[in-house]
Amino acid sequence: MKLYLSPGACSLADHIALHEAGFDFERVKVDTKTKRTEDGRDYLTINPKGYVPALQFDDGQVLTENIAILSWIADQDPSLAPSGPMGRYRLLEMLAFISTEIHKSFKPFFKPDASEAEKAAAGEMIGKRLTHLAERLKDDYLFGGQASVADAYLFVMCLWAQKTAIALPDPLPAFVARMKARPAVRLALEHEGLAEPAAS
Ligand SMILES: N[C@@H](CCC(=O)N[C@@H](CS)C(=O)NCC(=O)O)C(=O)O
Repeated sequence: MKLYLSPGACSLADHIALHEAGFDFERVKVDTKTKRTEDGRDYLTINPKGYVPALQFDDGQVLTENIAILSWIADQDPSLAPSGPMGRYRLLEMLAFISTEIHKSFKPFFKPDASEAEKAAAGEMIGKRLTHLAERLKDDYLFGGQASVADAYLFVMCLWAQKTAIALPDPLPAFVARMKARPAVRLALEHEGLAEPAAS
């Protein structure tokens, strides 16, 4: 299995989730500007949509879209999803909220021609939506005491917020620290060259 990723991009959520589920997989970096993989292939032949993530199975099939990939991973390891008859739908509800309401709202921060006003409006909207999730974080993770694939996605959104100077409402800073301490997260950050140097 191969995960096509770009360091620090939303594909980091899938990268973390694959480690959480204990998969053995290959990582292939993609330059999303030139659409070339690090091994020199045309990425558009793998994912014609041109963006990461993409998960390629050993039979050659390719799965794209964070919601689909994270749901697939949670199906392989049900401990990464909330339980109960509504668990699957609660997970989809959460992944859809993070994808369509938070992730997509960051667009102005990645558009070189976005105005400061657009960025400020986006930052305000992202802040409100992160506050909604912060308010429901009564336990360590979104669905209680156990981390799910949705926490990996929220974690990446929190890193982006910190990078773009959007204030993280409490208790999200503690959530970020908790996630960073998870072995799967440390491994993924290390592989993407994003690990913080150890304090001496
Ligand atoms: N709808 C897609 C969006 C993925 C996406 O926004 N990927 C970004 C990185 S976070 C990307 O590769 N952008 C480069 C491009 O669109 O050319 C999903 O959720 O998987």
